[in-house]
Amino acid sequence: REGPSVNSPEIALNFTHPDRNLAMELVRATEAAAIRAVPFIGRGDKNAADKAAVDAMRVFLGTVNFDGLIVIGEGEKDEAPMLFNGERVGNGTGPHCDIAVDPIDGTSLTAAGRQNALSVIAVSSRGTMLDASSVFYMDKIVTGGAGRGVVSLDAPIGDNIRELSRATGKPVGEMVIAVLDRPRHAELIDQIRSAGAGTRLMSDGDVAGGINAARWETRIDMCVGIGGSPEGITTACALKAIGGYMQGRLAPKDTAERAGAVAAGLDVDKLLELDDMVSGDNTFFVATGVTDGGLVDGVRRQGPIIRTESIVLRAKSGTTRRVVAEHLASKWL
Ligand code: VTB
Ligand code: MG
Ligand code: MG
Repeated sequence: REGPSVNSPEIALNFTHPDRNLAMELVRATEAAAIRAVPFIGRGDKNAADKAAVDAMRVFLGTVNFDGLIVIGEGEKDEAPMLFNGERVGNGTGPHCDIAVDPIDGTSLTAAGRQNALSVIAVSSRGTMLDASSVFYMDKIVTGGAGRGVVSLDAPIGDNIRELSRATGKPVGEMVIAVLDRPRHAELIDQIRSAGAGTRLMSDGDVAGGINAARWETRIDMCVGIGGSPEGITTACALKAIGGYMQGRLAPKDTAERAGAVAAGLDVDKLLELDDMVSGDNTFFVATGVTDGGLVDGVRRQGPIIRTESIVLRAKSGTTRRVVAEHLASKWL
């Protein structure tokens, strides 16, 4: 069922990989989740927002031609209503896949009415996605492709900034490093500024932060720090399609969590490369904006039309597509 690479001579005849349409089917599910979250934007109830998005995503996923096994259902991490780990989704025909869902990455952003909340789905071939669900946090470093062989999670942040600057030719003083704004990152933030770079502090949403670090058109050069491990795996799926680079390491909170992870078969001390987080290049990533953000616009309503903006990424072909959809509001209200 694997199609030829995009470089192969038989491409014109044979590029009929059935998975190709999957991304466009999946985007309907993130669009639906984003649209259903809208009444909860800025209303202070993050669980209600999440539930609306989860319910919509679940319904739409049920119609997709695939046999999806949820490896990452983010609900557990946030104690939110969930598409739970181990749940099967899709109509059961078509490719066997692993799937990571985050109906809203940024439920707090949504509830507060802040920017950068996304609805996200990542998919890969069955058995290729790391199940890191027993560890809540992951330490991460994300860059564009230029960071490969240049930055390391084991190096001091100042060295990483200087090395990336050397590799890209961009002066350190012009570099912008995205970090989740958390007390645990106080020292990291100081070190970034001491190195001469600037920070872009995020109140939530390090999936968007990581993708923006790897994209050519943004001001962000690197995304670092400790965020959710589910978000780490999801980000890895996206990076494969945009040629970005990332390393991660699970960051257990305490000895009990560490013991649980070891019992689950995880190597908690391992420096995880992209291929350790998701192997192969049959990955898909789709995201629809809930609120406006640097990656995509949020849901907008103009009279009879609900407008959504999404990105659709596919690693096998290395494509990023922006999908703007206009939905007749009367079908949704
Ligand atoms: C990040 C962020 C998410 O969780 O992964 C964060 O990207 C990590 O947890 O949007 P803390 O909030 O405890 O720092 C989220 O905020 C929520 O999933
Ligand atoms: Mg999340
Ligand atoms: Mg979420």
